[in-house]
Amino acid sequence: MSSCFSCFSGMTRSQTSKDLGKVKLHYFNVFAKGPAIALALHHGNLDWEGEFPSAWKDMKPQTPFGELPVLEVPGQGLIGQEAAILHYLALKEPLLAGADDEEMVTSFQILGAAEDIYQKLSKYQNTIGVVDKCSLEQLSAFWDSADESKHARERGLNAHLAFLEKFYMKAAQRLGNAGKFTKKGISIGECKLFTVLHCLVAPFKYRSDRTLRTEQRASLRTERSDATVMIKPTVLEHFQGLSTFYNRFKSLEKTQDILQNGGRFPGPFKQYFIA
Ligand SMILES: N[C@@H](CCC(=O)N[C@@H](CS)C(=O)NCC(=O)O)C(=O)O
Repeated sequence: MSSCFSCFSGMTRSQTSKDLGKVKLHYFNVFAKGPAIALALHHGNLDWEGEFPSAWKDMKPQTPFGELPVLEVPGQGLIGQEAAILHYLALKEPLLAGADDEEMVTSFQILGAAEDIYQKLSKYQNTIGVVDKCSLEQLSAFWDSADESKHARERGLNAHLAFLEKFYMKAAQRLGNAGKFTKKGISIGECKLFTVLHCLVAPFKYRSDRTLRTEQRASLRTERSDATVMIKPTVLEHFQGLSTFYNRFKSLEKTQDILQNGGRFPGPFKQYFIA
């Protein structure tokens, strides 16, 4: 990480991605808040590299918010916050912004909606670091509730997905059922939405079995350490539009490179959310 930790000078709207130089994305080797940015950098054909922190404790106080992801831009400094980094990239690289204002606001909105799901996953779902964060009732309510009239705070995953499905259907009226929210299909919102959907999907039925013994958990985690699979494979079965989007975006060569190799990171991201 460069020594320019606190400065953030001279950013102009007229600068394009081509003027950015080689940017560096700092993030942990887990499939959580870094992959959407890696996808945007890769799909946007930007000059970038990824780095896993080698001494996070030392690095933490030098980052803008004591957290990763952080994007290091030569001559500019460090940008923290996943959403800020993604919006910055869309500002610099038209490929990531959508073709017009309508596509741009669609992209920004699905980015926010995907983050809402991420926040709930963070609150309720086991991760490789923390398990049993809430009661089984709360966990089931998160996964199963489809009631769109509930307060946003209590809305379940299926209600979140239903709103996104409606967005997809609106885009499909313009673009056909092509698995895209925007003409190019690689906007920052689509990078973020794919990332969150990928955290949800897996060939293993999600389980909230609190009696699962530690060694069973450990072996399940090993089985699921492949970042191409996540928690609940059937989660999109009632959302044909989102399913089409997910499968199309996943099949892209650059997406596959991120999933399998980490793109320009030294290796792939490991599964973070677990059953
Ligand atoms: N609001 C931040 C949250 C970032 C965040 O939660 N980062 C976590 C990893 S996903 C982190 O840096 N954890 C290490 C720590 O807090 O020391 C964003 O959206 O980028």
